[in-house]
Amino acid sequence: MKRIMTIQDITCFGKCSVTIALPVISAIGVETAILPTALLSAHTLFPDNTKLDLGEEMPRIAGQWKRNGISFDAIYIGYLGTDREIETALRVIDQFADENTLVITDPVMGDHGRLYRGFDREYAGKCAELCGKSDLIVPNITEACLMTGMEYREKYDESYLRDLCVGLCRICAGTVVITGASIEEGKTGFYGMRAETGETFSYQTERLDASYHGTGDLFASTAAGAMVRGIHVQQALEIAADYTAETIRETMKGTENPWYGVHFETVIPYLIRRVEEALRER
Ligand code: PXL
Repeated sequence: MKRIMTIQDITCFGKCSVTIALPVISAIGVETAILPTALLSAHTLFPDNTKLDLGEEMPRIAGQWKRNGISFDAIYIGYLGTDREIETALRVIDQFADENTLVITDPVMGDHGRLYRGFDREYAGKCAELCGKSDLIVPNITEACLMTGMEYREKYDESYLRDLCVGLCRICAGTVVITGASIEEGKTGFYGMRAETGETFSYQTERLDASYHGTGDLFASTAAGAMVRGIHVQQALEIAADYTAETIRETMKGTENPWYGVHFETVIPYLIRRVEEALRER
């Protein structure tokens, strides 16, 4: 069985990070090991939260895995939180990644033009270092702007996304993908570029009139799992975009607080169907 190591926090309430990565990647048929960065009572969009930093424990956990000969097909990095945890993630990549290991980074630090609570601009520079060691990065527009120094815009056209991608390709030599990117009226999806060729690609689905927390984590977890199963990057990203859209559609039927996250659980059968179809087509 293929195995992913994911480096991100454990948030006890408010679906995000490992409470999304574990069930979603498992549903795709891939084992997930967690290297937790911190233990939080709730994510930082809640008015307050408790936090226990696990930064000291991380190298001890990774060291025990290394001593026991444990290896990984991919390393998927999400919300880290501090410079020290970025340093640890950089070392873990050096320890565990060889030319066959897929390194996927979601440089989680903000959205809607603003940094999440607890982050500063220096963190964005450090995150760029991590993206430099990755094969695939999946920032949203805010995170892409923070790392490239480009201006954040609510209204933009395709050339703005292309320029952002060019900037990101100076940071990451693999594939860069901007999430929540809209190039058609009433639609949203992703816009990407392969650094080696400068070739761009995109995918658009219906834009749903709702914003829930954790959808970036859902997109990244799905893409990571699907790619590790051997599904081509573009198709893996399309499955991730469609699954995320389906979970939003499902969640919109209810009236729950958007901080609580999306009802991804009841849409897991759809995800499994899409992954199986893609595997049959290969
Ligand atoms: O969904 C990203 C995320 C993950 N983990 C924590 C967060 C956030 C975004 O706010 O606060 C703790």
